Amino acid sequence: MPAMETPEGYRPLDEAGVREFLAGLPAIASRLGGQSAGWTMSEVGDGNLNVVYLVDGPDGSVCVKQSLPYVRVAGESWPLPLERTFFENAYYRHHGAALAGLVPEVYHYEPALFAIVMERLSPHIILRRGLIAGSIYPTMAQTIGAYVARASYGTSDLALSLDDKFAGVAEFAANNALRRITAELIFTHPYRVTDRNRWTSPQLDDLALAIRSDAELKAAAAWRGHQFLTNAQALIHGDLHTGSIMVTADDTRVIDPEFAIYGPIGFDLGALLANLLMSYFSQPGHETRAGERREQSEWLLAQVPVFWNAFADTFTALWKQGNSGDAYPAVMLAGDASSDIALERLLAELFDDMLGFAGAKTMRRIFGFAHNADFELIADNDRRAACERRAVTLARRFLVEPGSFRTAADIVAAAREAAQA
Ligand code: SR1
Ligand code: MG
Repeated sequence: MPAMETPEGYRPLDEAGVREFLAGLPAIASRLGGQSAGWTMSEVGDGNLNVVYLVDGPDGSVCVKQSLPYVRVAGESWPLPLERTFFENAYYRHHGAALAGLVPEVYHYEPALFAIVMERLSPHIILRRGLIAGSIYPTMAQTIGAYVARASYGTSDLALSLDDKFAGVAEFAANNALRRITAELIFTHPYRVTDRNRWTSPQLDDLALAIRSDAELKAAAAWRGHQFLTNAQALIHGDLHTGSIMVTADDTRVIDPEFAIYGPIGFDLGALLANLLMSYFSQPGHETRAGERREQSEWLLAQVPVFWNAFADTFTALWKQGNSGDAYPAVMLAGDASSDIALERLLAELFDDMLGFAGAKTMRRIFGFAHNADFELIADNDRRAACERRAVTLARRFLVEPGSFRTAADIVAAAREAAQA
């Protein structure tokens, strides 16, 4: 196969390349300390797309993330433009101080290499790994709910003039390679035959076939896909699953915003909801004795209202400070009940969107290309399929009848019911 074409100046960094690159950045070299030859490094990328190095020197550490010209887990058979780290850096820059302490600090972006040098989060681990291991994280759901509210409100028409908001839309409009991955892998592929799909077979063959001939489900998924493409509500993370969150017992950080676009706020909400619930449904598959994960499972369900309420309360508090943008302007809504009515309607719409997107995001992890370690690490196919089947039952309800859920408590009740099957 001929070598892939890349822009002049780009080279994929191996360990020696990372060392040379960082040694040429005085502020980074000084942060690490000592001689570059003594820095230790390891490649730790466990996402689907990029390479990630952790670099330690005598005085400090950094993390280096670089785009490859292809999908890392698929290789050169799936080419992908390099610009994703550009958009990741742009997301951090765009939100700026609003997300300080909730994301890694970015130290340097190197445009020619499509590489970001940022804070090494330590002793943080990937949330999904912690959940699979059976851990709980007391402040995580509250933090992420408030994060989504702050990030989305602050980049929406509620806070920004339409001029500023559409300047942001224009900047992120070019992130089409990743937008396409989402449009296809989440909203299209699970519902049609493609050789990128896979599922636990033969156990779920019946379901894989059923969802391709379920007219109500396909119409709902296609509608959510259209919403994803057309509803530029705010600058969203675009891939806010439990693999994009790093945690300690009391700190929570959001990473990997390379899928950032102006999109529906409910897409980020739905990502976390779906992944909390997939973790919940996967727990029996990780038990080495019956009931071992009961406490953690209850905690996971309890995070659903914590997460939604943190989002809704923070969003409400921001709204009540007075909308200064071109949508729902405070100057128009002040003095009567219109502000409260409008806010209640908007939150209800976002709740509905959260459910629909959560449904779509669950289906893709069970029938599409990219699966979740929550289920994948259940070695026994029969046990895994039983867990996945329960998740699919709830996901279908989210997609087809989101209106039957009014509150976060309704979600919890439906998850319990699906888990009994
Ligand atoms: C080919 S990329 C597959 C998935 O990995 C990322 O984490 C996103 O979720 C994307 O859809
Ligand atoms: Mg990622």
